[in-house]
Amino acid sequence: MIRLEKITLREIRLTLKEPFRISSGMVTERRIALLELQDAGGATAWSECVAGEWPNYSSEAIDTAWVAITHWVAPRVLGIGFSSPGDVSGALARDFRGHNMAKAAVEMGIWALAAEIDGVPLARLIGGTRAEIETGISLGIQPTPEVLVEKARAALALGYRKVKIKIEPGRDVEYLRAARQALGPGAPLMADANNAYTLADADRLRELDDLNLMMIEQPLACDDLVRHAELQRLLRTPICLDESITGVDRAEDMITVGSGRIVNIKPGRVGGFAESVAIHDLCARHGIPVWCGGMLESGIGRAYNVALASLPNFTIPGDVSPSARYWERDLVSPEWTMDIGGRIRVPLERVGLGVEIDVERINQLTVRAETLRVA
Ligand code: OSB
Ligand code: MG
Repeated sequence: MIRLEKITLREIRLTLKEPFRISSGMVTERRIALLELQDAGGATAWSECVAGEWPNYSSEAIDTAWVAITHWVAPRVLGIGFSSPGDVSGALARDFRGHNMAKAAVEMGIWALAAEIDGVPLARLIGGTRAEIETGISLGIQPTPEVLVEKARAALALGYRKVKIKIEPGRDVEYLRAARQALGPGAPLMADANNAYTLADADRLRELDDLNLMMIEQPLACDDLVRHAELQRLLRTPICLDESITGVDRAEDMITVGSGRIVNIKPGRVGGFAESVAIHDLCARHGIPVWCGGMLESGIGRAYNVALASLPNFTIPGDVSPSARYWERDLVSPEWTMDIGGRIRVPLERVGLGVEIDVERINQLTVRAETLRVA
């Protein structure tokens, strides 16, 4: 039985090593919400809310998540006994629309708390089977194709198993063609448009078919499964959906209408681990491969992504890069590292998240905090 007694919510600031630009916006300094959950028995676990600074990726942002957690999510779990962490997502879904990233921060924290209490690694608790996961890199939009080629070449030399290239109209075919020519026919390349196109761009997107990309991620609007299906019929390259898949029902719709052939699972986007595992299982039954996306997480959020990516149908390298890709110094030790084969080890020899949290450092970086208790 788990019963939360207290949640401490904080905002920290963490500067990225380099600005990250996607079609809908740019970030240089992350504003990250961290949670520390405490069980009535005294066990604690840290979690991270992946909402960004602006509502450009989804309708959520750190400021809306803060309100959602303090006003609506925390009161639904504080002081309530849950016999299993799998029961939390249902309790958060009832008569409570949206705010998936706010819900996920709490739901996933409760999974980590359960792992602490049971004395097992988080990855094992959620059904992970891999001892290491394969890693890709997500490269933001670059000023020129030449700069992109150099970054992609360097990433492959470091061992990354997938290079994702952000695109937008005007910075697409030329950039990807340059990367394909420079890196060779076998380089594992893909594109991510973050909703920047419409069906009127279909001819442009069809030019990408010649470049043998692993997939093109979320070319059209986040809520538009119908036009993604039309586009998929025009393309040989598989479409992968990210923003569109906000829960297992949307994944089922995608499969039914043929809006894509691959799913990017970000646990924050879908409301947590229970929903992520449901999507994973549904996709496995339908022969749809999945991979774990990223939201420029600190080492705390990354621990959850590593655990999730250890499930068996995560057969494509995820956007789960090592700490040093993002930060001069991470919030956890050991930091997340990748070997020259592009693999990150799942910390199966340790209980819970599998990393030590640098609380002193977090205290220094904290710009606001709020403690939530049983009413
Ligand atoms: O679309 O996958 C995306 C980061 C912020 C918002 C959206 C996306 C991304 C990434 C970064 O691609 C992946 C990472 O964390 O390395
Ligand atoms: Mg994406």
